[in-house]
Order: sequence, then C-alpha cells, then structure tokens
Amino acid sequence: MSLIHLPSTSTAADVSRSLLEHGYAIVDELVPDELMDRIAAQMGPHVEATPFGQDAFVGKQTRRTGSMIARSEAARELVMNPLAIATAGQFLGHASTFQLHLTQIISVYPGSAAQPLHQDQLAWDFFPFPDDYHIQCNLLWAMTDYAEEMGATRIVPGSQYAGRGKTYTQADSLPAVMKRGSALFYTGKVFHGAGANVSDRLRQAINITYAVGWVRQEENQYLSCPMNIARTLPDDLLKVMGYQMGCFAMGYVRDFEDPMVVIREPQTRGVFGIDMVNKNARSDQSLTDVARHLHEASA
Ligand SMILES: O=C(O)CCC(=O)C(=O)O
Ligand SMILES: [Fe+2]
Repeated sequence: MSLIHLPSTSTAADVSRSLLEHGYAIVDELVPDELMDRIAAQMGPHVEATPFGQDAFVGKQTRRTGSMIARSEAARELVMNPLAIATAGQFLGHASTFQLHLTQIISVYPGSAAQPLHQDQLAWDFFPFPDDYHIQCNLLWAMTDYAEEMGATRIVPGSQYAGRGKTYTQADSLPAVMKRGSALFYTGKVFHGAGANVSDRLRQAINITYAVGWVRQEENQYLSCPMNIARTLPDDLLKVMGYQMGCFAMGYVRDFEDPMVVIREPQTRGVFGIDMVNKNARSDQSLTDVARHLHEASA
C-alpha cells in the first residue's frame, strides 16, 4: 500500500475530500523549484543560526526555523499559495474565519531519529476536539526531495477518527515520498511524524499550517513579524496572519475595531496613533503659530 497522490491540477474540493476521508493528500509538484530556491536562499542563514532541538519530539538532530513571513518574501507566496488558501477556506469552512497557525522550516539532518507519531491538534492543551470538528488544515512542503530513508514524514492512514487514546507504531505508518515542490496536506487529527533520517542527505520541509480563527496561534504572528514589516504587507496576507476578527468578537482592538485599522491608519486613532497624533497636532499648532506671528510681523 502507498499513500494517495493527487495531481497539481487538483481543486480545493478534491483536496478537502481526501482530507475528510483519509486525513491527508499529497499534491505532487505544486510549486516550481525556482520558488523553493528563493526561499532556501532567503532562509539559509537563519537555518544555519538555529539551534538543534532539545528533546526527542522536536528532534535533537533537527532544526526548526520560523518567522518566515518576516524573514523571506518568497515564503509569503507559499503561505498564500492559491490551492493551500482555497483548501484551508473550504476544509475549515465551518468556522467564521481561518488563520495562519505557524511557519517553520523543519531541517531533519542525517542521524535524526524518527519523531513520535502524534496528532498536531494536541498542541491545544490536549483538548479532545470532536471528530467532526476540524481545527487545522496543515501542509508540509517538500523543500528537498523527500525519500523514505531521508526521514520523509510518515502518516498513519485511517488514523484520524479512530485515533483517540490509541497508540500507533512506526510499522503502522507509511512514508510520504514526494518530489521537491510537492505538498503533503494533512489534518490536525491524523497521526504522523518525521521519519528517521538514515541517509547522508538533509531532509527539509516547510511546515505551513492554518487553523480556525478562534484559537490561539502556535507561532505568534503579531510578534514574529515586526509591525514595520507587517505594514508593508498586502491586506489578504495580513488577514490570513490574523489581522482580522477571528469570529464576531475575537481579536478586536480598542473600541471594538478591526485590527486592520491599527495597521493601516496608525496616524488617525488609538494606542499606536494617539501619541503621534498629539505630537503632530502640537507641531502643527506651533507651525501655525509661527506662520501667524510671521504674517503679523510683516503686516
Ligand atoms: O518534519 C516532519 O516530517 C513532521 C513534523 C511534525 O509533524 C511536527 O513537528 O509536528
Ligand atoms: Fe506534527
């Protein structure tokens, strides 16, 4: 048995159907090498500077490098990949909104042991979300080719609804073998984990995950991307990052305002704006005064 692969021409409906039914789908060669090259170049120095993990779960021979929106313009394209966004929107369509949950290059070095099999949704304090309520739509983008011996992510097919309280062994799992630029879509419920890297090659994946809009994000997007960079980003990306209401009241600022107001109109209102407005008002005032005095003096 091998895992399910879909062509890059698949629709969000095709991927969502596979996610609902099987808990995952591998979409082959969805983005070109050229995009992965740019991300690798922009993120390379950050990967090199990242410490190895401290425990078996994150991997002692594994580096996890985040803040990809701030650090890599090319990574923003991956976050906004049309099929990823459309699938997240459809698969999480039972919630008012969805949002970016984390961005992370996972570099599994030769010698890395297999990661324990797990469900990503356990990150929310092990809360037992109902089987029919999906919290996440996750992607692992292959940044290098993904061979079994390099530590390709392993999936336990059929585990997403049967899983609670169950434990699985590596023997229950299959490797998501795929080419660079392909994407493994998977739910928060399906059991999976990085495989052991018994090769002499580095395995790299870009984990970009989306969650319903009302939960806390794993990677804090408001602090991971400094405000001066956030202000240069387009509205659609900012909204995905969480600069919108997560549902009718979740995430408002000040007097029940949309967070985008703070990003876009800092000079007009509020905690970010008031000081500046007041200072501007004072300097405008003094300039006006000077102009008036000059006018009166010359009259
Ligand atoms: O690196 C991988 O293949 C999977 C990583 C993973 O599942 C996780 O960190 O939650
Ligand atoms: Fe995981």
